[in-house]
Amino acid sequence: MSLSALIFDVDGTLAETEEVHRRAFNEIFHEAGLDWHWSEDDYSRLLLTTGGKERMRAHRDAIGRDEPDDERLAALHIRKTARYGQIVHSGGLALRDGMGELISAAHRAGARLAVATTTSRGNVDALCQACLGKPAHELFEVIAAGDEVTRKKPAPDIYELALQRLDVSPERALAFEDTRNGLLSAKGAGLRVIASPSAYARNEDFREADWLVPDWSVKRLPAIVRALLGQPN
Ligand code: XBP
Repeated sequence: MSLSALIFDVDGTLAETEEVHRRAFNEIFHEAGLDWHWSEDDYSRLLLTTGGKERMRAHRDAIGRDEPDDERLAALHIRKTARYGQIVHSGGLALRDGMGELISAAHRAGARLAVATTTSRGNVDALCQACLGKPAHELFEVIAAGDEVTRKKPAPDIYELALQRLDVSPERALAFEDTRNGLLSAKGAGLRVIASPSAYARNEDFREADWLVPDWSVKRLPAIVRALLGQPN
């Protein structure tokens, strides 16, 4: 069946954001007088828990503490989101290879574009404004983000929400993902998935992906996407 919509994950898919998230987390931990600091190794384990608040809770529980309580973690996460936005606005991110060209080609071809992400809507806007020069709603017809669902990836809920808002069946859409959790979420919603592992996900298992590519260059995309983009094979 031919495609009508492309659904994009954000963190690690549009851009390599996780080092900026890690920096924002560490800066607000320091600012709040908390003796937490996440190294790259810590973060690669912690990333298996999707969502910033959930990740902080997982860390607190793993080190066997009761504090900060969930309410304080939620307040810290608001500050972390603000710090992340500042870093992104100051030019701390670039799109992954091929992504800018892919989004432009999809717009030229009149394809329907959506986002299904664990991160918050504000972070999607910050990234789109900084890396694509436009607010997210001018680039993506549908945006499903963050706490709009209670069960985050790898649960299928966020992709199901995006499909529902697009009003398309999973057979007519394709997901772009960079992690195993994202891949399982999209597959759980019945989508075909093209995966390109991001830096932190290089050693993850992508065996369920329909296509695996090293970057998002249009020339590497499968024929079904190229057909939607009006690009000859
Ligand atoms: C990415 C994430 C995000 C970011 C932090 O998941 O888990 O949580 O690391 O974002 P995916 P917030 O790319 O699979 O959607 O702090 O805004 O939650």
